[in-house]
Amino acid sequence: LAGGTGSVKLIRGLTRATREDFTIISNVGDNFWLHGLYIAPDIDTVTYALASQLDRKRGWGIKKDTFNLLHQLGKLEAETWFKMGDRDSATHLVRTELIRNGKTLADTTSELCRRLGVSQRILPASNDPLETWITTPAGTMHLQDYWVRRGGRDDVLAVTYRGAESAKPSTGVTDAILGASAVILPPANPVTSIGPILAIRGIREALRTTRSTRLAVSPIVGTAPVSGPAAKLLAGLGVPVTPLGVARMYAGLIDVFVADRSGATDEDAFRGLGMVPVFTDVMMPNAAREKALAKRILRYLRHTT
Ligand code: FO1
Repeated sequence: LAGGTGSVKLIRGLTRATREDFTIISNVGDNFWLHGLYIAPDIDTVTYALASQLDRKRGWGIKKDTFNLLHQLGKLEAETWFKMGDRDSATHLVRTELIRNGKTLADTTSELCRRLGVSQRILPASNDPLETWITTPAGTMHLQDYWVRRGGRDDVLAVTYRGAESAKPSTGVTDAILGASAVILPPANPVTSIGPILAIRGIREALRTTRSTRLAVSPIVGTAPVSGPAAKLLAGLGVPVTPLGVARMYAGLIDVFVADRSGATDEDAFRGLGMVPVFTDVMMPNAAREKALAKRILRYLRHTT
């Protein structure tokens, strides 16, 4: 199950560490419409990473992209807070056209993957509308408004996954979870990346009932997220910004929790949640560490499944 920036590191590591087949079930909660285009940041981040096109420094968008379109939008007094690159915008244009022609998000995703030479299977969690909205003292807004337009400066009062009650898993998602030997939750934001996926009833139930080993990697090291808006969102929901705080959110859904060595003192608390803790280096600052963590996880899974 995958979000964006934090997830792609482990996904990239796994593609280098194993030839085993895997399916990536992508968050859709941060998808939105802008300038008449349908933008799916997490799907694109994973796709670009697997196509070796991702701007690794930013963690999103295409490397060496230019921003002429954005500059001209500014001249035309259109919104420029969302930094769409020129090449990245080609993806949004093609996706939007396919969707306007009646294709589902899953169809457009597999089509874009094919055209970019990505052979791994990326499934959007749902083809139905599902958006993450954040309630703050300044109002209730889409996640992109909260995080990108307003820079995450507002306190978080509540998070809702609009449309989640009626959103259906896209074709193949629940079968992938039920049929897998393992399900991996990478070090992704539990509120905005994994939360929307698990808010879809069919997916949550599949994860609850699957016989596969369910393993999560902590997105928090010590008391800080490795990247992105997790800290304010967790704090706003009253969840401690610690590996254990994240583990509690996954209680009943996860068998194995991989956390940084610095959390080894909490071993009993993880066991109390019904999870086997595995302590290792979870930071992935480079390709070697991405592969090393992937190998560590695969080694664990091979011993236990
Ligand atoms: N994140 C930002 O913080 N600022 C941006 O201008 C921005 C542009 C952007 C363009 C394309 C894309 O696929 C992703 C982009 N992101 C940007 C990242 C993304 O919106 C966020 O990481 C998540 O959606 C929040 O979890």
